[in-house]
Amino acid sequence: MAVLSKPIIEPKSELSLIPVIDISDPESKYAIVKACEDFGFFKVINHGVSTELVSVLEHETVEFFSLPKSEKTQLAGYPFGYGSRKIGRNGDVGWVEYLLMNANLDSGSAPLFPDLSKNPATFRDVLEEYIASVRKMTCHVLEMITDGLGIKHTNTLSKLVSDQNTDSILRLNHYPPCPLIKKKNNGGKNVIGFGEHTDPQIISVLRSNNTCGLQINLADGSWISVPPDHSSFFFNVGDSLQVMTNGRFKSVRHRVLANCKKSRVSMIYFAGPSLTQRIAPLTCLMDKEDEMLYEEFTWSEYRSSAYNSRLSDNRLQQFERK
Ligand code: GA4
Repeated sequence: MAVLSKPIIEPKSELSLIPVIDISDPESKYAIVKACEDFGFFKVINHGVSTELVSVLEHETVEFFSLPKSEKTQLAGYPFGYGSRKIGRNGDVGWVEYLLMNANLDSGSAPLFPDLSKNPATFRDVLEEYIASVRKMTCHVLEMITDGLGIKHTNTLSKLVSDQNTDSILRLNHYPPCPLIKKKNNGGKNVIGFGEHTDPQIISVLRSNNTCGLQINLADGSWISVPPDHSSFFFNVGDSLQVMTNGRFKSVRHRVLANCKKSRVSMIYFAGPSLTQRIAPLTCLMDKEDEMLYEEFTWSEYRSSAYNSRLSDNRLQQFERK
C-alpha cells in the first residue's frame, strides 16, 4: 500500500506556536494578518458558531460513516460524492474516507441525499445550517483581514465568497484507527491519512473532533502537530489568497497522519470564488515599485489545473511570473 511515509521524526508540537485569534475582538485583525504572513494558519475562538449545531453535524457525520460500505459507495462520484482511500483522480491515496459536496446543496450535490443516511432530512438541514453559519464566520474573518491590511473596501475579499452560489466545497472526513501503525513490521513509519498539500481556494475552515493528526509545514520546512480542539476552528490560507496578496500571505502546506487508536472526524469548508472570478494580486496592496509575482488567471482555470495535479504538487508554480 502506498500510504506509508518516511520513518517517524517526532515533529515539534508547540501549542504556543499556533496563533489563537479571538474574532470577537476587532483589534485581532492585526494578529490575523501576522498569522497569515508567518504561518498561513491560525486557530479561531469566540467564533459564534453554535456548539449544538457543530455537535449535531458531528453526530450525523459519524452515523453516515458507520453505514455499511455497500451503501456509502452508492454515493461514489467525481468530483462530489463518497470516496475511500483514493483522493482526487491522479493516484493519491490515504487512510481516509470522505464525503465531498458543493457547499450549495441545491446544486449538483442534491442527489447525495437519497434515503441513505439514517435521518436524511436532519443531515441535509444541519449541513445547510452549518454551511451558512461557517460562511458567515468566514466573511467576518475576511473582513477583519482586509481591515487589518488597510484596504479601504472591507468587503474586497468577503464579497468573493459570501454568495451561496460561489464555488465552495464542504468536505467530511473520517480517518479510521489504523492497525498498521501498531504492527512491528511497519518499522515505526507514519501512515498518511491525507497527504501533504495546499488548498487551491481562498481560505479553508477546519473543525475536527478531539483526535490529533493534523500537521502544518513551517517556513523552515519542519512539520508541527496541531493539537486538536473540537470547540475551535482552524483557518488556513489557500493558493488564491496567496496570489491576491502577491505572496505576502502563505498558502500553508498541511497533512494528516493516521492514528492507531482513535477515529478522527473533520469537516472542512473551502471558501472558493465564482468560476469566472479573476485571481490576481490586488493592486491596492502593491506599491508602485512592487512587481506582480503571478500571472492572472480565473478561478475556473486554476481549479481545472489543480484537479489535474497530484496532491503534493506546487500548483502555483506554473502561474509564477518569470
Ligand atoms: C485539496 C483541498 C480540498 O480537499 C479539495 C481537494 C481535491 C479532491 O480531494 O478532489 C484535490 C486537492 C484538493 C487538490 C489537488 C487535486 C484535487 C485532490 C487532488 C489530488 C476538495 C480541493 O479543492 O483540492
